[in-house]
Amino acid sequence: MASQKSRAETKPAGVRLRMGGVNDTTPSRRRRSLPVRIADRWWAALAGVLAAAVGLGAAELAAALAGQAATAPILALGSAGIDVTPQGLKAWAIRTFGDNDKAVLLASLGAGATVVAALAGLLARRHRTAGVCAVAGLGVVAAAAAVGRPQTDGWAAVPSLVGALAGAAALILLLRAMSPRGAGPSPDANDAAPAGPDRRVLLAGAGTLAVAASTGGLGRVITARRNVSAARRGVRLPPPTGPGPAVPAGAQVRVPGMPPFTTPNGAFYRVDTALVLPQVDPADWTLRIGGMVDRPVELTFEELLRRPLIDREVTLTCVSNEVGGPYVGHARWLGVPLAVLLREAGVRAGADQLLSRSADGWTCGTPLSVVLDGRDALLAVGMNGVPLPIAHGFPARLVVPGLYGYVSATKWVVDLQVTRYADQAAYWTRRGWATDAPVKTMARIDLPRPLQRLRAGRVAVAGVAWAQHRGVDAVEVRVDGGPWHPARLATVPGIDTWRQWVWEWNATPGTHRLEARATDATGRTQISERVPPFPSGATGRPSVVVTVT
Ligand SMILES: Nc1nc2c(c(=O)[nH]1)N[C@H]1C(S)=C(S)[C@@H](COP(=O)(O)O)O[C@H]1N2
Ligand SMILES: [Mo]
Repeated sequence: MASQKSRAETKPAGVRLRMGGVNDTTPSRRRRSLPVRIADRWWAALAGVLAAAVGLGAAELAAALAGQAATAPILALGSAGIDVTPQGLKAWAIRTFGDNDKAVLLASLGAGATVVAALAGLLARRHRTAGVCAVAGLGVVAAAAAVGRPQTDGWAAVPSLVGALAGAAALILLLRAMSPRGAGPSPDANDAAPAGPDRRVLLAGAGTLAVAASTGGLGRVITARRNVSAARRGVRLPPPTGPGPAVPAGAQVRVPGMPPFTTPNGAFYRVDTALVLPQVDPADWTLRIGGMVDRPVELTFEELLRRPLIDREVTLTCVSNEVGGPYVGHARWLGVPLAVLLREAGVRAGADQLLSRSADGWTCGTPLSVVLDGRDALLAVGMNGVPLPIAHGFPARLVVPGLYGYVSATKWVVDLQVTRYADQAAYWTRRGWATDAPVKTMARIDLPRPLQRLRAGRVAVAGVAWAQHRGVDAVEVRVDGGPWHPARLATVPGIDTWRQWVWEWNATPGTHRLEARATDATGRTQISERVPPFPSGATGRPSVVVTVT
């Protein structure tokens, strides 16, 4: 009460005609004060949230003007969160939320920030400075998160700091606008004036909201205009001078419901740490090749397209893919052999790692021996006949057959360092994942689907199997732990792709478990022991339970 009263009394005269004044302390005023104070609390919390919204809007605009959308507070916090999230939690998030994991992360962050902002508003009722500092603190934390990200400098803090100042200023103004309310409505019980917020508070709130929405919206518009979709549409890919084998007609198992051999770009799985897709304009793009080389190379996109290009069929797999999981896809990639570029640069003796870096600072370590062993390791610009989609690395990415994506498939690649594993570690290897990660031999059952109900009789059991750069030589299927039956293998363009398979089952009534296993061309059958993806890829046999009637 005391603070409310003194605030009311320090207001300049004439601002409000119905200030509480000394009457505040009368018993009738005190009885009436309860609902008013509760309303006050809500308003104070709302002021905190509105102030934080102003801060976010200002930061969004600042980040957009700087052309650094990813340094805006929520994204900076989210990205830093991804960087520091313990491995187990990350795996759980991917398992639980799948492709929505990033949306869930951002929504939780937004909810958390809203709660903190509301608390800051409440705090400001009693301790104005502390509340204002708390709102500004949100921005400072975001600034620290932005600076802590790989490949950033001190400037990354600026948008969040701008947001901190704007948020603090907004809270001060809002509190000022609200202070007359501290006195509550007229002490005159017969006064018919509405007990709700007065106009001044409403106006201040609405004004603040408008400022937050317009700055944030403007930021979004500016960021959207930096989108490189138009630049991508303008790219004309030359035809390959060295086309690889085409996908043979027999590569597709003709059973309804089978996934296509070539995954359409729009359906291709996406895995990366980027909360906002890096927008890399091919006009600005250069690739630097340096480190332990005799002649560092710098390449523009135009120069890259003028080089002899090859295209190849390569299946990509994510190490996070669980047995039976969806993080695998197949495409035809167009690009320049990495070995050609590296030989031009002249790899020095003693180097064993190709450390690639993306425009957003993600890094990836690939064994040099693998890149140079004659396989079709590519600096790719095309995917299934079109420029790389932005989500898949436009304008250029790496594709190395036989290795999981996290050690081979850098999207938005801008830098290649020839180095040593002993000297530099890549993003995921620093987080405990294996240094060297060849794709493990794996079969997947696509049909029938888990828990599907089937009619007794002939049932096509079908799926894909992969053992990139070794090739799949056999797939076998068994029912209820019985004998293994060889599946029919479809044809393939080469050893770097997955392979479809089908086995005709004479299904009998009952509940049955179907299992599959693949054997690669080195004669090794896939590992039966079930292990999770961390740290070098899942093993175990896929299985599906179905009911036959
Ligand atoms: N810049 C960047 N490139 C990246 C990643 C990433 O997080 N950032 N993730 C890698 C991982 S783990 C995989 S599995 C593949 C996935 O490629 P895709 O999204 O095109 O399917 O990209 C790789 N390239
Ligand atoms: Mo991955």
